[in-house]
Amino acid sequence: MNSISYKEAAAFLKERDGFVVFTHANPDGDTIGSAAALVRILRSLGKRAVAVCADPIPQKLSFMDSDGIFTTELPKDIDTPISVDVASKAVLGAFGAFCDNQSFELTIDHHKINSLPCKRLLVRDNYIANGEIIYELALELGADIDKDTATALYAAICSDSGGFRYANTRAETYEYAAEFIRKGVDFVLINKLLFERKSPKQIDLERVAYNTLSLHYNGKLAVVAIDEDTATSLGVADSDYDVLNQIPRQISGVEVSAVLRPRDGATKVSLRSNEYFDVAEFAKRYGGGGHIHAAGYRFEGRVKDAASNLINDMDGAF
Ligand SMILES: [Mn+2]
Repeated sequence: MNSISYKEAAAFLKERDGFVVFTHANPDGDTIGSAAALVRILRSLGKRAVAVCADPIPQKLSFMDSDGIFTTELPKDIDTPISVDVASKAVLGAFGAFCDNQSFELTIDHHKINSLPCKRLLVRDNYIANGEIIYELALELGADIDKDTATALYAAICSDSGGFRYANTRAETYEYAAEFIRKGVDFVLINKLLFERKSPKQIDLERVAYNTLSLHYNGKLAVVAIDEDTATSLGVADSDYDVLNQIPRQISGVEVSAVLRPRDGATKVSLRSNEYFDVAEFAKRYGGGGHIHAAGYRFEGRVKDAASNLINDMDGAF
């Protein structure tokens, strides 16, 4: 793995062709927006490019799924595989086997720890969104940013920054958003799609989540845990759970919030911190990763056990 500059990344993209841009499974606005924008930028340079995701693109992000940008199956012959916003093999989901016997030609990421096998790494781990790196790369390439590309970049940056509210949102983050708005991006609609639309199932899920909420260590740790039976009876999809992260973190005095729910016979643990606690460092103990204020891991076991392990492990942390 070799860390490269924007100049080197731009030269590499200009030289190569036949790009397949990989996103992470259980996709969010940042990975989908980054991939959609990068594919459009590469095509504007006359290159062949498509994007892939192991999971279906959620309805709320489907405005970026047009012009044949995303294909559901991995192409047979891949000249130049690239990843965006993918920190590890595990988060590639069903496409994880891809890197069993080959490396990504270029990995573009903003996670603190990236363990993906790759030949070239373009990382800005202090950026709130991967989409910001794609934009800066587009500037280096001198690529034309049309309205659709700007829309994907706006969605990427807006999504990971929680609507320009989270730490690591920089002055430049707002400046880039202003550029995208000048291109005609319908930011009112995107903000609404990303943050204000909830399905009836998600409201059911929130109702249950409030009932499971527990506070620990003088209210520094807040835990929401949806157990296996509840998840089955609600019939929620994996992507429905993203509304839950907001619930425990909003409580005043809470430093770390955790949302636990069943996934694929194990437990998915999502962690958020408000100020000082490095949740990425904590997630590493369980083989997970992420950012200082947002991270996650997979616990091989039931939700109940994942919750008690987590609570015990946080002893002495505050
Ligand atoms: Mn991201």
